Amino acid sequence: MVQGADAGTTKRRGKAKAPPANAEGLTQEQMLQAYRDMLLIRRFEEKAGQLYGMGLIGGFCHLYIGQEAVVVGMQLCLQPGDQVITSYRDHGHMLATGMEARGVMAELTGRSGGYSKGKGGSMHMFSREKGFYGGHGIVGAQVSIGAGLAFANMYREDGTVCLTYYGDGAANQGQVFESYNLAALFKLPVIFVIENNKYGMGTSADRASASKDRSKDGSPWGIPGEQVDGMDVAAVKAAGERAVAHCRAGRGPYILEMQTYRYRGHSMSDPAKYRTREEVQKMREQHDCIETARKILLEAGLPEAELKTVDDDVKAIVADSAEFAQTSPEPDESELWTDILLEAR
Ligand SMILES: Cc1ncc(C[n+]2csc(CCOP(=O)(O)OP(=O)(O)O)c2C)c(N)n1
Ligand SMILES: [Mg+2]
Repeated sequence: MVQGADAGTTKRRGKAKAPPANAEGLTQEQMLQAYRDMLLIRRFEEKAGQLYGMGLIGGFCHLYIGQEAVVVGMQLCLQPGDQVITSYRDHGHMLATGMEARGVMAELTGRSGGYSKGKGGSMHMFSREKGFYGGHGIVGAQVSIGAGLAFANMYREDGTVCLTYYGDGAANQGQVFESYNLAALFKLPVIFVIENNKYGMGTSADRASASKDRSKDGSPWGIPGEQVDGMDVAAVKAAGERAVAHCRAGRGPYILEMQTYRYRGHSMSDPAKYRTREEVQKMREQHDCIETARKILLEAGLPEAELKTVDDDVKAIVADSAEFAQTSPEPDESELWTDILLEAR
């Protein structure tokens, strides 16, 4: 949500102490903003899960719970005009770019107030205004589209970059490697952000890929990369800044392998037989990005009451979005015949 933030500023709230080492590169304002944005995604997703359980959301719905630090940390590195494109696990990305919770939730419930007038659903929302280019259900398909967006950026010479997100499973797809080749060849301003949450649908990355360090996947084409603690919003932002600077300087693509984790099932139905409860519990208890940010803020001297205000604000936004998503009317029948075909001449 915070775009073009100044990493160099040292202004802090109240009588805060210097931020601890693991908050390196983030001012207290930025950390608080990151906390708020991560919490908004978490609460939004929890509510979406509830509405799904009540039968108010149909079709596929992939929740982003656990991975919030990735998209929020990366968004802190962007400027207006930059683009974001991702897979079907996309609600967090939309909210991070500043899209309205109301419009996203109403799209999930298939209502006319949704971003695609209720006709797209969870995986198909876009906002050119916020630089969000979807929402793609075909695993890996968005990677070549992201390279294409970056090609347009290069062509326009406007200094913008495209963040292209995909999963550890998608990272094995052939078109991803074709995209690496062309991105390196044309020095495209694209950051390939691999969200390695350790699993495809139900197959562990270890069993699906011979590549154990995905940040090196671009090495045949000379694309630099880094492995990043994707559960730590400050680490994400620091790596994101390096990648963005590389791209804006015209030096071509960059790969960031975010080591992250999803707490919920792959989609809304998931037999959960491919990992233990203990594994999930351990990540939640020891590496949760929101809890970490909360601790950092409290240790830096932020009054608990201020965090409570943020929690309440977030809760209100999510409650309002759920209300809107249930009261917004269903699309009119005539909508069956609109937005389905673009006549090319
Ligand atoms: C081309 C294609 N093959 C298979 C599928 C079915 N599918 C949907 S999600 C998924 C797993 C992808 O895992 P990953 O890229 O790690 O992303 P994650 O779900 O973990 O975010 C698969 C195989 C699909 N949608 N598209
Ligand atoms: Mg995955």
